[in-house]
Amino acid sequence: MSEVKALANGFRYIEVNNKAASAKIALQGAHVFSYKPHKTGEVLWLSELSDFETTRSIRGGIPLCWPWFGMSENTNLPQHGFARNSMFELIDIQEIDPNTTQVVLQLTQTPVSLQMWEFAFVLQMKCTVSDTLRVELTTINTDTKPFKITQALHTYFCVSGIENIAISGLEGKSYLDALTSKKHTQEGVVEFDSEVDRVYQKVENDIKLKDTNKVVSITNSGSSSVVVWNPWITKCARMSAMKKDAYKEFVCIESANALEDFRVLQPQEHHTIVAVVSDEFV
Ligand code: TA6
Repeated sequence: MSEVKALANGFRYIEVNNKAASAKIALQGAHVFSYKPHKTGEVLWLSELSDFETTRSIRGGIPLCWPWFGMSENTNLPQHGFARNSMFELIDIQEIDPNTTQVVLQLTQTPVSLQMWEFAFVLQMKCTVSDTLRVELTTINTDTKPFKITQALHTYFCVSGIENIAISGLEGKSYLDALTSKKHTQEGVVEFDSEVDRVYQKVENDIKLKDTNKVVSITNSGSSSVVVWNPWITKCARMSAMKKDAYKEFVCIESANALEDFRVLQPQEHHTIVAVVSDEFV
């Protein structure tokens, strides 16, 4: 069973419940903010301080960064684009089988979006909740001129402790360190003992997040950039909607079209990025 619910402040979300998992997806930003397979429990991190206020992005879950990832060339525009703060339309909820529910949400241009980004578009988020979570984000250029996008599924994964985890699948990949603007090559797995903000490139393989008793796997398609982020102590203290030691509880592993992995869509062309997340106890 799935239903549209509203918080006391009117903030609307879809609660999905089937035999394999449950999930919560906000209409604002088509933002998945909980995914709980019945076998393993919550996979996504959600800040205790998320206030679920209209026009403010939820801190945690899977924010959609679109139509640009990071800062726009026009620095007056919001970091990571406007999709995450925009109200999507619910197109469809389908119980495909007892273990699988599919939710489709859509955003098109508005007078406000046209002021920030002068293009007509359809942005569709299809989320399939089962014993895996599949998030599919399709951009269609419905304008008469080409446009360029960068984007990310900015997934926050909950972890038992940031110092307990290791990310594999990025060994030997080159990355841009956003903290120093320098390029490096990853040696070994990624572990954390300070702030990390990196854009890995030419990543075609699966990523694994190993925690003390669990491994989460991420399979991406339509993108070859992977962003890994943890703010650590100082930045965490400055972040909105994060308590000061929240950095210990999550890591972001983001499925992205970033830097030279941008896409240009001609009129009527479309592009889809997909992330499939699964987990198991080890
Ligand atoms: O993807 C990493 C990043 O761009 C970081 O630099 C960090 O600031 C983070 O995203 C969160 O951004 P936000 O706009 O949600 O505060």
